[in-house]
Amino acid sequence: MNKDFLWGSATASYQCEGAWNLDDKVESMWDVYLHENNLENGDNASDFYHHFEEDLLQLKNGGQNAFRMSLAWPRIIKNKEGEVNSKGVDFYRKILQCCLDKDITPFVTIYHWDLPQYWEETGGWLNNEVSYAYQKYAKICFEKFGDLVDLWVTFNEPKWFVSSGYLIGNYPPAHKNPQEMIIAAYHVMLASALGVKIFKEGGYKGQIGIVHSFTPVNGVDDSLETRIAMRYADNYCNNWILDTACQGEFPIDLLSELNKKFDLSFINIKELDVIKENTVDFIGLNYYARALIRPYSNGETVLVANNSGNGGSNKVIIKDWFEQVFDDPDAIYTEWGTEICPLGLEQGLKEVWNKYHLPLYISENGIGVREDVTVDEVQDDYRISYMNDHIAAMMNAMDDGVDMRGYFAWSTFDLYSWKNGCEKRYGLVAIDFDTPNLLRKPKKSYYWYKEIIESKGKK
Ligand code: BGP
Repeated sequence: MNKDFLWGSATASYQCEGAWNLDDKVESMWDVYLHENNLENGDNASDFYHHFEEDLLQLKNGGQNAFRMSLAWPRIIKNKEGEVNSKGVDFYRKILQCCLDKDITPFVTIYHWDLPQYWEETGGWLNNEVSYAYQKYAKICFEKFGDLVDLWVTFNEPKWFVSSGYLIGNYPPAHKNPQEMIIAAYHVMLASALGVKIFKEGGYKGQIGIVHSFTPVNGVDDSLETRIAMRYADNYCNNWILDTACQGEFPIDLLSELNKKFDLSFINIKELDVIKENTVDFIGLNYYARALIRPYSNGETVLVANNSGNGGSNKVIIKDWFEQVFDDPDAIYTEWGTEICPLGLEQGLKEVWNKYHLPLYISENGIGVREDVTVDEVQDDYRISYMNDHIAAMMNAMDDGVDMRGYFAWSTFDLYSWKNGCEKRYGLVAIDFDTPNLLRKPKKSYYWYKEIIESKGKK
């Protein structure tokens, strides 16, 4: 294993920062949506805003050499006119400098779902203008932080926030409209390419990639019908992001299927050229589970995400396309209903590598659990076992020639889980949200991860 391999852990701005209205930060669509619907929110979250030095020191002491974080657009740009918030810029510069002082490589996501509310009010990702506003925002990020960052990510998980926001309706803006999902998907992939374009044109140092919610697709059997259903599922789960970001093209068969049912007149040929010409340098894969697929049999289109706020797993039925099945008797599930399947990761990594031949990172991987954090040390042997099996799967893929560059546990410490609140804990470090100063205590897995890193992934 290369000595530069990144062993780190991950966070996202809304989920950890807190300080939702401090220092001239404006509202994001999540602030407004959660407040208006009286749902548990990330107003304070892990208060990383005031704890980042302590948190990064702990990360370093845990043997990690990389930190995945995101920048909050509404903390950096105050309004549609593009006015920069110098306090927001200072905050992120301090974090990034703190990383570099400790020899921690920052892995920086430009957009992890917290769209400024002022853009949401213009139609959000349904509005073509927002793709170009994203490009201007990305340029500010490169200008203000480019000296401190080598690894940039345009978007976190387009598939997840677009399908949840416009089709399933459990994320803001909480619409349930397939036509809108398709428009939003197009605008997000366009924005990603526009971000890559301005990055390359500006000659900034480093590389730029995309992070994808990776769902390798397996079939219930080897019949032709199942293989056709798997292709539909792969297009829905993976290809519209990875083919587009890595090869510059939406899958042709997906477009021709969509064209039968939807209005695609919003697609602009010149913008397709931008997508074609501005592909990414690397891929980040967030891996939680695979999808087991059978051909569509009956029923209406049903999509339920595991972020519905009440546990449960993804359930996906797309009429005339495919069904995702959950009755695999051999499968093991987390208490939140997510299948645990390290083999899916190993096979999936090989497939992605063989298809795109780009450097790969596991940009998120972890298990969400309810835990009692009032004890001295959370004995999270289930997390150790989960990470152990997934890291072993990654090592197997590397042994087979896959160009892996890093692994990020989700998450660095306990944080706010979208709509599930703070009780769904993923952290290597526990946070007792009931203590006034949000007391941090490393879990057993934190020390175990340190040993794994020291032994370069093999225990
Ligand atoms: C990914 C997101 C993260 C994180 C993680 C766990 O989809 O990029 O932001 O939330 O999933 O998901 P959840 O918190 O819904 O359990």
